Amino acid sequence: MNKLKIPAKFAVAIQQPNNISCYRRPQAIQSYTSNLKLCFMNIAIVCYPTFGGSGVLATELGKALADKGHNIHFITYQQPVRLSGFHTNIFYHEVRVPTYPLFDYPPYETALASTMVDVVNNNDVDLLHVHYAIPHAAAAYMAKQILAKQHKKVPVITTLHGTDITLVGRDKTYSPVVTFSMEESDVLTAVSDNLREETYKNFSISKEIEVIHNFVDVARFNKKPVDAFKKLVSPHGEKIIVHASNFRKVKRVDDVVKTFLLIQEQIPCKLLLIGDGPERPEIESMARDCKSFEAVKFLGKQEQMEDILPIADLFLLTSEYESFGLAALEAMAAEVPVISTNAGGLPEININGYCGYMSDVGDVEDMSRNALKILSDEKTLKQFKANALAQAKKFDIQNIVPQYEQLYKRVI
Ligand code: GMT
Repeated sequence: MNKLKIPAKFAVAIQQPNNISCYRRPQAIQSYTSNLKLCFMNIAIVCYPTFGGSGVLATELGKALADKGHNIHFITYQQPVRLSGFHTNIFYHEVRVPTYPLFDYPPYETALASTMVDVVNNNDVDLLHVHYAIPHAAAAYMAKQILAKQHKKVPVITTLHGTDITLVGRDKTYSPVVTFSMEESDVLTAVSDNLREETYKNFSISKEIEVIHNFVDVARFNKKPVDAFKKLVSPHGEKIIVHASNFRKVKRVDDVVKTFLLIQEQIPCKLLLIGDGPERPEIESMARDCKSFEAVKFLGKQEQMEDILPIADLFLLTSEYESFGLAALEAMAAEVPVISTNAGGLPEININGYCGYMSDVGDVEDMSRNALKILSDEKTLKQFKANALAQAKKFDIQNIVPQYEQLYKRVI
């Protein structure tokens, strides 16, 4: 952001219709500020580029901010999966980690911190927003210290996403560094109230954690289903059930299959499993061993979730923990009701008996009973679909992204 200060008497903060704070400049001082893009910031976003929810969220945030005119600098080791196409004000800076025979473990964090310093220095970056604490918050702290020695003050915002706190971060191998770097961030945000509470429970930090919920671009996901695709998946009008995840243990994908098999005993249906990860071979062999294997399709990693979700009648998320459950929110935006567990932050997005149902972790009988309540009656299904969309709209990109913008302006 342009660092030139406007005297307070000239600058009047107003709310624009899209809720972005901006400056209205009286005619008399137009020349004083001419050519200054006061509202536009240069923002560096550090994230994982892979299919995980934190990377998806960070990329969608960057794209939304770029659409609003900000310059976005992504710093990752690979092009983020949701970053395709050309955007005039999005820049991608790859972190290169040179190998050396001495390194059994190439020092990614050092390379990342050095890249941050380089990107800040060469692009007049106003702030660093790092997603997922490990190792991004620690690398950002290092970059900030280096820049401070060069008399550059760059605020760091760390957004906690989930397993960086609940699983990996609290492991004592990482915990001291995670605690320190959270405390040292200028602002700490969490994607749900539950994650905020979990962070305070698991780490002894005094820093205030602000909650900015995850978001979805409803307009993008709310598409008409492609009939030909739907016919291909369910030629006889079987109900289509979808699960999407990174197939890690925490997702309990075996419960997805078990729930599906119970539903299938009552009504004809198909299961689409999207994503890939360590548990996939196990789940594939589990599905192969049951007589319904034909009804289960493994689609692998998919970028165009907005083309697949609209054909679904139900989304299953059986996780042991979800700080938020972005995959479920994207399903709701595509008008798909959600059957989930009641773990973590899921009750913040799924509403029992309205846009889906929630059950205790592992209770596949209850999950299948709830699924049947929705699927076996067309009128109920239609109502739940409409409610799912209404619920998703509460987390629409247009409501949440301005919260990040306000935060950025505050810290700068
Ligand atoms: O577990 C994942 O799906 C990946 C993980 C990540 O950090 O990439 O997701 C976490 O962050 C998402 C975006 O904020 C949340 O929607 C997920 O609930 C959260 N996963 C867990 O808490 C297990």
